[in-house]
Amino acid sequence: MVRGWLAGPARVCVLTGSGVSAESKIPTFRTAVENQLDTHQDARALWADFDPMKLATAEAFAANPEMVTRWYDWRRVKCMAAVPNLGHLALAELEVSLEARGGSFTLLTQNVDGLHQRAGSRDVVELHGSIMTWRGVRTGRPFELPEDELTDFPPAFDDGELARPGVVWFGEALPETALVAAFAAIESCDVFLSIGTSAVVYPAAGFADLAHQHGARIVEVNPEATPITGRVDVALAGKSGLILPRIVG
Ligand code: BJW
Repeated sequence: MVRGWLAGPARVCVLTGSGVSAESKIPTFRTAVENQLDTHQDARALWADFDPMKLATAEAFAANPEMVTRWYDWRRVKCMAAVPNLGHLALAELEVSLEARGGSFTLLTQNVDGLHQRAGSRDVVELHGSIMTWRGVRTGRPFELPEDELTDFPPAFDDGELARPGVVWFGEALPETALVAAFAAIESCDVFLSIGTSAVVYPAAGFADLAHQHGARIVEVNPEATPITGRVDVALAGKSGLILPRIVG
């Protein structure tokens, strides 16, 4: 059924979350700290009392910029070493085939890892920014990152201004351009796919319902149930790296 909805000149809008990168061995957002503590024993003392919800805030950065930037740099290096999986590749393929058929495709991602772009997706809307670009906390100027780990925590410019990851923390506004692109795609799509997201972080958590209100069919791909599972047209329970190649190919 879903394959049929994606056929022809369909207008498709996709929302991805960290589950789509799980098969690339990047921990999902809510398991990121536990996983890190398992694999990075030195970090245990630093991060043991924190959960990702508390680390991803401007307040945490202000209170402990060393700890927060160490966590983000550890994740940045892990993302650089990761390889896109079959789920990322299937979405890149869907973009090409829909455009060839006169349809449209917009990929909205909450992920900051850059794996969709590395898989070949061309039109990626990064709702929560990128972990690969850092900026000055005061001026917003770009901070030049090394290819491997940072050595100073928190990193700073020569004049002392601190640098922070270019991600969107809780309580911060999403980029205006990303929101405009997102709402345009959501309000005009025929099919909306929600893939690998727990659907608890707003505004993205409200996108499936908004697409439904505008007449789209809603499909969810996730091994676990989420708050939207009971309302979607089709819930495909499983890993995106297994399911996406089947519904796209
Ligand atoms: C698999 C799988 C496999 C496993 N295959 N699946 C309305 C109501 C209530 C609260 C709010 C509201 N509107 C705003 C808020 C506040 C807040 C919010 O939503 N809070 C909630 C917690 C309640 N939102 C915000 O603050 C946002 N800002 C905002 O609204 O600003 C308004 C404003 C306007 C003007 C001025 C100022 C402000 C900002 C949200 C930013 C979120 N940022 C983060 C951190 C990014 C950087 C980083 O990575 O560290 O983004 S939080 C975190 O959650 C991260 C993720 O992108 C995001 C979503 O998580 P995701 O991707 O869903 O991951 P998980 O781990 O939760 O789930 C993984 C899923 O994958 C699971 O379901 C698994 O089952 C599944 N999975 N393996 C497929 N192989």
